[in-house]
Amino acid sequence: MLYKLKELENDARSTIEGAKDLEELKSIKVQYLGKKGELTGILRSLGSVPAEERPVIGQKANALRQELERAVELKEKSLKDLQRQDIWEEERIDVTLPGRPAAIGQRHPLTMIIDEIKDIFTGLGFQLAYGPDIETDYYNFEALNIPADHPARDMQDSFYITEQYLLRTHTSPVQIRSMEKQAPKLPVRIICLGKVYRRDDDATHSPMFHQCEGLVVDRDITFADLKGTLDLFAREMFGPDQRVRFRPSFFPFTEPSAEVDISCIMCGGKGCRTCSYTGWLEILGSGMVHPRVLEIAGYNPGEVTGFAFGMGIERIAMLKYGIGDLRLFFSNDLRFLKQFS
Ligand code: 2NL
Repeated sequence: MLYKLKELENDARSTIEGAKDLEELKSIKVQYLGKKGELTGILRSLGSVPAEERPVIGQKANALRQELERAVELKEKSLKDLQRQDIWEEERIDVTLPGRPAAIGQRHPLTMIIDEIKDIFTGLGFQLAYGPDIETDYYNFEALNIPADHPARDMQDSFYITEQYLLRTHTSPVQIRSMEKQAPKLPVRIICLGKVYRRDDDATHSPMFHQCEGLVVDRDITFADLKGTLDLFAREMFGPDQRVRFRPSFFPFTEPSAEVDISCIMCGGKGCRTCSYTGWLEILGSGMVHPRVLEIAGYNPGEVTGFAFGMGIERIAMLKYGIGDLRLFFSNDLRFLKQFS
């Protein structure tokens, strides 16, 4: 029996020592010291041992239990230390390594154009105005002298939410709201930049795009003020040699109305593919604010006049940066975006 105990001791000690992890150690503990373990088995068979030997063997077996329990404890502690060491090695920070450069982003090309337009017009004394993307039929159409049977109101052109509410198709409602708020105070000199929505989707049309509109209302505002303002804008935006020309046009909210062209930024006016060999590029629409619109917004058209203009930001950006496909602005392809740093 003593020999058996000694053998168990050697066996258990080397198995405990060889445990590779805490899980294995746990099952070893059960194997030797558990209720159905090997040492417990020996104690159970104490009955077959001669009576005079029982106290000695019993004592030895209990001492061995204590020793093995202690061995398991020690092994457990050393395994835990090892584990902690591994984690520490994995996570330790080498302060001598060179730092990782932070990836610095940049503004989106459309944001760059928007910021430039803001700078030009705030420099001329315009104030920035903002309004909701979801508009009422009244502000988007009615107040702009666009009658109920006008094709611009068609379901095919606009995103309607209900019969009364729709996504704004231009930024003009912001101008109406601004005039209403400050009427009859003069002057009105505002610029509005923002998203607009139309049911279009191809290489040159996106269902969401950006517009910039300007509005000036005061006593004695004339078409000359409009021409001077847009002439300066074209030179600030596209370069000091820019020329502009005004062609008669029509908008329901201006009278008279004009399309504004700049001399072609590719060929300087000689004629090329970009300008379809005309020497000119259309960049915006403009006109003198229709008297009915002034009146609706709270101003007396007998006392004040105004001019207004509107342009598509994407179109300006495409011309300025020579971009052929409008969809590049919205596809978030870094190969495209990184070219504007
Ligand atoms: C275009 C043409 C234009 C306006 C916008 C405007 C606003 C008010 C009153 C009168 Cl509140 N007019 N805005 C005027 C003329 C043209 O935009 O082709 N935009 C892309």
